[in-house]
Amino acid sequence: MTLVDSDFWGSPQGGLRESIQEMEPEMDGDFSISGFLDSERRKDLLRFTTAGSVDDGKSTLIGRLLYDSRNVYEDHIRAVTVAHPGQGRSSIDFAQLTDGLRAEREQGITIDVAYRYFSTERRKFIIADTPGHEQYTRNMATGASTADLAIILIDARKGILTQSRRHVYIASLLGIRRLVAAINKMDLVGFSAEVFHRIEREFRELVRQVGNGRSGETEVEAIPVSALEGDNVVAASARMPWYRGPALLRHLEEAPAAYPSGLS
Ligand SMILES: Nc1nc2c(ncn2[C@@H]2O[C@H](COP(=O)(O)OP(=O)(O)OP(=O)(O)O)[C@@H](O)[C@H]2O)c(=O)[nH]1
Ligand SMILES: [Mg+2]
Repeated sequence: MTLVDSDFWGSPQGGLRESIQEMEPEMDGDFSISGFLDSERRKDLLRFTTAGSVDDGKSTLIGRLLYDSRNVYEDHIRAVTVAHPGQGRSSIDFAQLTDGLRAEREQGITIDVAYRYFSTERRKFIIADTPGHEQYTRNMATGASTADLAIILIDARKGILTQSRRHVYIASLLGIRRLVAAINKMDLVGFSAEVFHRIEREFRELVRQVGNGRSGETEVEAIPVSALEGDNVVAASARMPWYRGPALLRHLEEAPAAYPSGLS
């Protein structure tokens, strides 16, 4: 008996794909499995992590990113939709799209690292959403240890906090050379350009200090966002016309990946 039954598997290049193509007439609508697998195989992979102080909006940002890029199942959306009977409306708790543990949902904080996979037309992504609470800093380091890029969330009302500094330092120690400063909750500071530019300056200075003055080695992109309301996450925000850079998803799609297509 051979380990590989060549009648079933055929050649490594063609056999499985031909078997799938034979099954395709039974598939629904226009969806083609072999076409889908081919296009997924050609995409490269970016692994990134979130970081930052507790409650800065990391899980909300990832929930919003998955939702606006249509990477969430409808039953999952239904499960995290909260009704507001007095106001006659409902809203989605975006952090709960990411926070999976019951203790996380009850306490409204992230404890464990949540890994999420998603893809767009251009690229595949693996996200590690990590906790901001000081007690779980070890989990942040675990999530960051496999990342090519880190999104450091900063609450625009609070600016850079001790835990934000600690996470920039850990990301640097782990060799992450691409950082995004996502200056979040811009809706709570009147979408102020001044607030954004001040925090961006402080962040760049922090990265320079952490890198012992060698800021050139670490690439920093600062993006003003409202994770809750979706500004500059997937779609560019009309409420911050003074910002001319990319929305977060476009930056993630264009940042150099560690694994070119075909190797991931
Ligand atoms: N107004 C406003 N509120 C936000 C925004 N982003 C997040 N929030 C709120 O901030 C709170 C904390 O959000 P989370 O996403 O849980 O924060 P986190 O950084 O994941 O918290 P930990 O994982 O526990 O560190 C929630 O009540 C969110 O609704 C934003 O852009 N605007
Ligand atoms: Mg969280």
